[in-house]
Amino acid sequence: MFPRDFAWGAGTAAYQIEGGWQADGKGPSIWDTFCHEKGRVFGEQNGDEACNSYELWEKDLECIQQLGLTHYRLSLSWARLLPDGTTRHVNQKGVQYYNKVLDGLLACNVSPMVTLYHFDLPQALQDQGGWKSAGTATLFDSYAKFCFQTFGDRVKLWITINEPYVCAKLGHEDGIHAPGLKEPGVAAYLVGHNMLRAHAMAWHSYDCFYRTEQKGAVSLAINSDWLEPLHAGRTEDIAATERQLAFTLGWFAWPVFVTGDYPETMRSAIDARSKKLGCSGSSRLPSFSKDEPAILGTADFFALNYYTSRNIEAGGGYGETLCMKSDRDAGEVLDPSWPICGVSWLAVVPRGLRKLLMYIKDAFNNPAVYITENGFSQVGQLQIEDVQRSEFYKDTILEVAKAIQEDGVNVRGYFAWSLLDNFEWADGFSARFGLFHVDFTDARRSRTIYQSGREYAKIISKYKCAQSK
Ligand code: GBH
Repeated sequence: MFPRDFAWGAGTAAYQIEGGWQADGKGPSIWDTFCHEKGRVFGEQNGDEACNSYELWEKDLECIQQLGLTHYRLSLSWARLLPDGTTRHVNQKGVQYYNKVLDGLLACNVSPMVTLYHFDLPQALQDQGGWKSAGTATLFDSYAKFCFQTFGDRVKLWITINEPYVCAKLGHEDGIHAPGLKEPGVAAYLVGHNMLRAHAMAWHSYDCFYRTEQKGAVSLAINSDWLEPLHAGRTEDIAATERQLAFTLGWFAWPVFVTGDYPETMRSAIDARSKKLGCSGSSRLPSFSKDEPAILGTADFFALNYYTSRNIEAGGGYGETLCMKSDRDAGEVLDPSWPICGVSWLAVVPRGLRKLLMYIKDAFNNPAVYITENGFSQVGQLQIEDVQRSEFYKDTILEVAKAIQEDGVNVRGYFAWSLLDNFEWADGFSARFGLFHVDFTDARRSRTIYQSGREYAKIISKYKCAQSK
């Protein structure tokens, strides 16, 4: 059974749904720039209009109510609020927009969970070095304080940064996300470092200046696959699995929840290879300064984005090239028995979520956990009667129930990804994660519930009913 105050939610992100990329004084973000360059995104698509939630937010509210959600996770567009990224200039139209949405949610008795940063850095800050620059963390802290001050009377659940791993690796190592940099083995560690500093500063600001009055909770959303050794009994694969975990989940969770610093496995591997490759100066993995706010303890709950599971084998054949994959020296394999029905990277493994939750309970001292994202997509021929996705939600939520009841994991909420079909980053509109179908050929961007949406609504009403007894 689910606790009485369990959060039943769904999520979206500003760039993926809002559109209005130049409306009412919004500044450009790195995703505007990235999408407008040739060859970056599937079909040269972009989020210029997306679901047009900038104008159609009331339609989103209807969807939220149709599902019976208790919570809705949205992100704020930094450049809509602060067009040049700094508090020197506030775009009041942007403030008004989010005020309308937040007030609308509360009027429907839906609690907002607000993400401050979901991949869309103001372009003005990218022009000054972006997340590679230490100063971006300080500017993020000012933006965070501005948001706490402006919206914190109504927002009790905050996520500072969504998936720093994805921003660092896909944006600065692989170059398949904005800002599209390919500086393997170097930039990602620097970016991850500044994102951790930014998160910690914002958490401390909330703690010092807003917590007493606003009584909310702040965390960062960490994405992690569930990992298992390819050969269960093979020592090398077990070690590779631990390394892979240290370089993904551990990279961000260890500093915040365990030691205030990177996992030892990660530190020693990168230091050693930095020496070997003759990298100039110190290690490619930066060190935290004692003169800055501590990283340890800067999360009031654990926010987990879980999508899939992987088998890990030693080696992986990345050799001695300068990149993250050879630093971690582990290969990822998809178990052929796990079905893939949507995007290529997403094998459907609901029971992996239960195992990961158990791992989090043990490794991070039984924190309160919100599953801030979970879902799977359709590609190709779309079906409104999306039977597989309905089954997926049923199976997954059952695994969450078992994690709570049988394993004693302190899960406080579940947010399906996503409320709407939306702009799926490098995949454009080709991958559909919505509980509602969105017709992108229709100027009204009409929203139609999928069978999976109806299923989720049914699950929510069943458990809500049981919870109230
Ligand atoms: C989430 O990330 C994002 O937070 C959300 O905005 C997005 O809509 C959702 O995923 C669905 O994709 O292309 O082979 O390099 C999930 C974690 C990790 C999933 C990186 C995709 C890229 C695999 N992501 N992964 S690949």
